[in-house]
Amino acid sequence: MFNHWIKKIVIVGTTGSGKTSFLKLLPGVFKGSEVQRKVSVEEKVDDTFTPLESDQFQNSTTTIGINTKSVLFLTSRSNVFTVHELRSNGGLPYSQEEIDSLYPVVVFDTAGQERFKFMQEIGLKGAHGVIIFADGSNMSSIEKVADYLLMVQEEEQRVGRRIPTVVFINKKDLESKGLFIGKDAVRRWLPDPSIKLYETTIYDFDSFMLPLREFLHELDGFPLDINSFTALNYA
Ligand SMILES: Nc1nc2c(ncn2[C@@H]2O[C@H](COP(=O)(O)OP(=O)(O)OP(=O)(O)O)[C@@H](O)[C@H]2O)c(=O)[nH]1
Ligand SMILES: [Mg+2]
Repeated sequence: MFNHWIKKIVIVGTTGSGKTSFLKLLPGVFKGSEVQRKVSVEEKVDDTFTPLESDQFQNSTTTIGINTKSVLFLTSRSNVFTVHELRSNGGLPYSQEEIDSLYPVVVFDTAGQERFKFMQEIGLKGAHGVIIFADGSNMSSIEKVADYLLMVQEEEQRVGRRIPTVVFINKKDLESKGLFIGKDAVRRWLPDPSIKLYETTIYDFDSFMLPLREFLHELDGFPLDINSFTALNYA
């Protein structure tokens, strides 16, 4: 089932930037391919992430495929933005009178390791929007943002339309430890000064909500009107 009113959102970014951690925070059924992360001394620095505590690496997983989740973002009549599980058999989280507009999406979280670059390219195909994750505590992760922007540009040329793209500089919680490279510094590394940058952390889910709202609003065909959605959903 991939209805035309469901948008495909793709997350790319270096390994350890927090893509899967973010996907897991969203409500709904996590469909994925995670394995235990293994430390290898020979591994290139940019092929892994910098664990802050020794057990952080041991307990960490890495993606070896593409994880997905189907979610429904919505704004209420009182202009509150929330996220819910998207069920294929309908069933809205609020009554029709309470809902203003809807953003049904499938989020694709790709494997960030260098050796899986082909999977990011596959994942990006047909994307309606892209979120680039960077580990804000890791300069080599930030440097890669420009490469991902190029990958998106190639897909834009292939499909002949613009693909709204945002950058999440993740791990903002590390700012208090002096380890976080903020968005002003990151901007200097990017070829396009107009690209939208946001600072996020998985320890504060709200840090994702305003960025997501602004991002989803940019996608063609969004937001859906509640009446058209229910008509489609129950047709
Ligand atoms: N301090 C901090 N750690 C984070 C944050 N987000 C993720 N992490 C940690 O970073 C590690 C890697 O997170 P993942 O979500 O697996 O990273 P990923 O981008 O999916 O990595 P790949 O699947 O290998 O591409 C985990 O140990 C997380 O706990 C954050 O906002 N702050
Ligand atoms: Mg992952």
